[in-house]
Amino acid sequence: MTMTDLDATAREILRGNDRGGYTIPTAGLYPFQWNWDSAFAAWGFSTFDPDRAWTELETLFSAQWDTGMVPHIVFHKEDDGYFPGPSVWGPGTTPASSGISQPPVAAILARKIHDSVGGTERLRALYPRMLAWHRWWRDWRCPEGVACVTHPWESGRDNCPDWDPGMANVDGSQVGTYTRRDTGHVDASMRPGKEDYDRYIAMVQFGRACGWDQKTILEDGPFLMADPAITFILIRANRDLAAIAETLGEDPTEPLAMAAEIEAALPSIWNDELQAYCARDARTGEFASAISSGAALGLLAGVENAAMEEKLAAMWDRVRYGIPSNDPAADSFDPRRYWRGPTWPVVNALIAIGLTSAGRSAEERRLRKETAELIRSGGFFEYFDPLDATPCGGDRFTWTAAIWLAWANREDA
Ligand code: 9WN
Repeated sequence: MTMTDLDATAREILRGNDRGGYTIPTAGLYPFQWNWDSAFAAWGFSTFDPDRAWTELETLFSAQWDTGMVPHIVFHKEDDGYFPGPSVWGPGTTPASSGISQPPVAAILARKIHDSVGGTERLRALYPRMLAWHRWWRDWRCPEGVACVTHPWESGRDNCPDWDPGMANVDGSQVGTYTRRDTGHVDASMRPGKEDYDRYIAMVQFGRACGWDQKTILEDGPFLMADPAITFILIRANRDLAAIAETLGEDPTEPLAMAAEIEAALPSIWNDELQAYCARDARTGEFASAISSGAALGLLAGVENAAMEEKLAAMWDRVRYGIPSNDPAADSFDPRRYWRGPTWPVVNALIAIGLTSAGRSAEERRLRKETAELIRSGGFFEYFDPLDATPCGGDRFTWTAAIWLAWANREDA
């Protein structure tokens, strides 16, 4: 296929996954609106339909809770093809939604979209909503400065070894019976295992039982881990929100202060043994045992550290295609099992934004070329084996198509 054909296919995928104001990540496996997927979808749409790009973000933020939280899944319509669906989460919101959030990339991408296609009034309407969401992160997810997640799904990097220390202390033995739907859509060997799922559901049951009361979840919930990826994303998102504020004639002081507070707390997730920023169990203090792609997002936040960069470069050189989600040198590395090794175009695109900001254009170009090669050879899949480029997970994936249009196939991205 030529590049032009691939561009057309990518646009078709976005249009095909459009369910009216929002896109689903892929038909079958993920039939609802997911939070960070939608922000990337908006970026993709902005390359050929700016109006539709803003609509995507507006629909996402229309599901924002009064607390400022923007849920990780919005269940606009019934669909029994996914588990756990709205009746399992049960927060009683309209529209129905899950009870946790996802990586706050919206401000980062809204700024990029505005810079390339304009839409100042649409951005102005979103600004207070994005600010409220960032405040929610500060108030309910940054108990000691850096950003924590209360469920691996909140990180967007579900079964990454980053979460192994916290997962080990979650009791999944009492969740009762349930039927997974994901393994009916894709090969079970590419998905999280049964023990992981039991624990995921136990965490959902805890949240539901306390009526999604954030104080209870933060203080007594079964899982609380500092996430380097969301920490870096939130620093960057706050700075981008401050830049947006300036564009709109608003006061940038608060988002800048939020970014500075998180940055000041970064030493708490520095793992001396790994010589990298790293996930850490906020209950026990235990660090994850391997460097992950979370650390590679440091550049997004302007965090450069020579020792860590050396480790990251070695991790990248151990594979052929893109940044792996887990270090191939680690025992936990599994090149096709979801977030335990595969490379994800969406994460590569975020890392590339960081590389560009740091002026590291040769590395950015290498990452872009490797990611484009995966898509060109394998199609618009959810993720890929970083050693041999085997496409994995769902096909005709919204954010992979969006990344192709907005970054991987662009010289000027
Ligand atoms: C749970 C939709 C989402 C992504 C996540 C990815 C996966 C869901 C799942 O799919 O998570 O939220 O059921 O596996 O890990 O990053 O947003 O594409």
